Amino acid sequence: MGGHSNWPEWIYIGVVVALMCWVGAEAWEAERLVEHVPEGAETIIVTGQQWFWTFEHEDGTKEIGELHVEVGKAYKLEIHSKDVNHSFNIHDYVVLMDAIPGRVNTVWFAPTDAGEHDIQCREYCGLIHYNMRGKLIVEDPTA
Ligand SMILES: [Cu+2]
Repeated sequence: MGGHSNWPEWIYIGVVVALMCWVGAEAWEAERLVEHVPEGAETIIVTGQQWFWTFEHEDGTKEIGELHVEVGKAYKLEIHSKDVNHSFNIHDYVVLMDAIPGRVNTVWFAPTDAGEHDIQCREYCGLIHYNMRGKLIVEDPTA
């Protein structure tokens, strides 16, 4: 097939390869952002037990069922369980992490606006699981 030009095929292959690289890079970057806890994030120890959540701040302040945080700060949550498997969920901030006895799972988030959000257990953990709720209270210290 003399004179047959195959440049359209090469353009097609080039476009497909470029798309694959782009999708791969995006996925890698998204994963890096999700996994990487920002420098200076405050650590909060989150403990699940039947059937409530407790929170301990870096300064030793403890809260039960309510978590107070501030706008514009990053928080690293260390998720523990005292009894059975639970799952810590702040739906509005796409925070979802299992609480497993004997293990510490970490997840981080940075609240952007003042307000209140629901905290809920997302792993069936016994009789009163449905009521294993909490409140995330995001405060703006400058307001
Ligand atoms: Cu539960």
